[in-house]
Amino acid sequence: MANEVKTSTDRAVDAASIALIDKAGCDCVDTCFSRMDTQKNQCTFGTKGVCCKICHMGPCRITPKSPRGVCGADADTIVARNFLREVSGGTAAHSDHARHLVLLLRNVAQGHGGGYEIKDERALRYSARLYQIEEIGRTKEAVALDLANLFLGEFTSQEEPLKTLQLAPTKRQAIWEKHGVVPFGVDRMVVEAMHRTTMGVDHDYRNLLRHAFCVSLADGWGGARIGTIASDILFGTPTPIRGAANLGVLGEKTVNIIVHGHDPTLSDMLAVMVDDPEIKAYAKSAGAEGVTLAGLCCTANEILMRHGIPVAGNFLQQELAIITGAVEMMVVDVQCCMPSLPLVAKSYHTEVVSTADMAQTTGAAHMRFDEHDGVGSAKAILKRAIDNYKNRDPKKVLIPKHSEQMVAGFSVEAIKYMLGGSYRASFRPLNDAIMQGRIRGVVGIVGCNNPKSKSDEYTNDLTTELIKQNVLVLKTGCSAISSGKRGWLTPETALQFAGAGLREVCEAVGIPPILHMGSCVDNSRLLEAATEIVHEGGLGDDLSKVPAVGVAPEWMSEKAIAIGCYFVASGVDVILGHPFYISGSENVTHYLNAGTKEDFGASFHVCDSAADAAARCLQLLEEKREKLGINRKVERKLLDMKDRREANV
Ligand code: NFS
Repeated sequence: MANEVKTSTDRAVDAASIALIDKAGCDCVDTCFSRMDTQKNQCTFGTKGVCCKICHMGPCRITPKSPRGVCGADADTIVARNFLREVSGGTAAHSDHARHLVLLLRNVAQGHGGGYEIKDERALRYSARLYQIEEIGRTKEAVALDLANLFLGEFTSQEEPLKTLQLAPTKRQAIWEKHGVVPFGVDRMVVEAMHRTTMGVDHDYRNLLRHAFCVSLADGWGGARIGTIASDILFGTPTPIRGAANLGVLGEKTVNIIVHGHDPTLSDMLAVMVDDPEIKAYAKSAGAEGVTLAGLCCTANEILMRHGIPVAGNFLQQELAIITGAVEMMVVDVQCCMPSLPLVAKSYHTEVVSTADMAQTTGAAHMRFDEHDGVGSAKAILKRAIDNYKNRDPKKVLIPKHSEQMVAGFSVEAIKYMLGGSYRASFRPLNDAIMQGRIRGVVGIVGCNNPKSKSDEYTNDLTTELIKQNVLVLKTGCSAISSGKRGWLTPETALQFAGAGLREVCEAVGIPPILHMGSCVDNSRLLEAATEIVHEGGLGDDLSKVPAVGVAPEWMSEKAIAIGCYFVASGVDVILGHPFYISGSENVTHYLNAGTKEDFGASFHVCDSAADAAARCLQLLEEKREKLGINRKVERKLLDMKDRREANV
């Protein structure tokens, strides 16, 4: 609990984090871990979601003795409004990130890409076909311009449903239609959420929650999906690639630069320019052996998957990275960058540099990253970091020796290719393995760390149990980094712990049992994979029928709430390691944890331990298997068309 004083080994499971939490104590540096203690008992009204400060007659707090705010709003209204605002915050974050990439794609298409280019023309043409854009016989620039303009319309559309929704199975689209959650343009949906939740507008908790799911779909099947598509076109569709994870990737004798945040526009250019001969020579002239670029949080996943750039760590390691005393610069863009970073950096020589005009932090230097001159901006940032190398104080340096090798880069394209080869790329072998029961189902483990619990523990324990039980695990975000730091993202290691059926399939097709599929925006890849499974046939005609579950064990961000909602609205059950701020309303809690099952075929579940979550995952997967009729004892053989027809699913 928040008010217990914990030791470093209560805070994290990995040895690098433990060593640096101890060093923070010795160096008298505050971190999120120590601030968690000073926060003591956290606000119970906030925790229950019953604090309302939407108008200035308040703030009002709902209690049994004062069941309504000054305006008359009850707990249901207040909790639902607060929840909708959180979903909208998360959706706005993913979608604004995506908009930025779409604008870059348009610039590139128009010939002023500032050093950026269309790296994956195949992905461009494939995406154009998905949206019925003519591509045969046209230049890639012309196709990219049409696609970018279509994507911009996905943000601004006023009365047209999002075109990207059509990438979902048709049955699912009909469910959205039936329940009135088909989103128009992303921007309109978020603005409408703010309007609905302002004083005196929407007071019906069901209507508010309906809009929450609608907004979330504008994220998962809109902003986030578009973000992934645009990233793949501009920076390349990921394919399996080796990398390494944890703070031990930092160099003793190199200039260490950490790029932290989310937008691959910045990080991808830094990843390219760090190999530039001019930068290498500059580092040598500063007395360093070279430059080590490493990533944190989701931008780490972006450049790991496309360049094999090492990962310094996940969310709760951002302050710890600076506490190594060996980081010359931490470059931040948007999202998940703690405002404390410059305060921590004061005790060391690290420079914290913000790069986005919309995301500045007191105490950080600001170097605007100009995409029209991406190369020049990246070089200026790298040189400034190199200039800071001379200020490193060896007495303050502690680089933990811990880092592990990993393999990442499992885009849906890459998985299809691995399953079927280049001529028959398909999900067929996976569907067959699920139908035969060698794989019980698929679980996506996603999301953050949170100092409320021991960092990475729940995520890792759950992963262990699931692969042991023959469940294929898909990972994104900081949860994927947890597995990487543990050394479980190499096929060799994870296979040792996988159940016999899963191991057999993974060995036969050459995939590891835990697949790192990217950043949090790339949770759209999980939906894409589930859609591929539906289209491949044999496992039901809708996402809600596929034996698949999502889990956010250690989540902390509004983005995770939006993701959870679009999973549920897509028919995928979601298990949370700790609850939303909704317990103050029985009605809201009941709707999210049960009522949505009727509407969308999925709901939220709260499991406060990894063991509970594993049991719930297996229960949900088995229920789906039963409904599909694939739990009948079948002889283990390759299914032919006749078998599949007889499976009658
Ligand atoms: Ni996702 Fe990625 Fe990490 Fe959580 Fe933050 S980095 S966008 S929100 S903390 S997983």
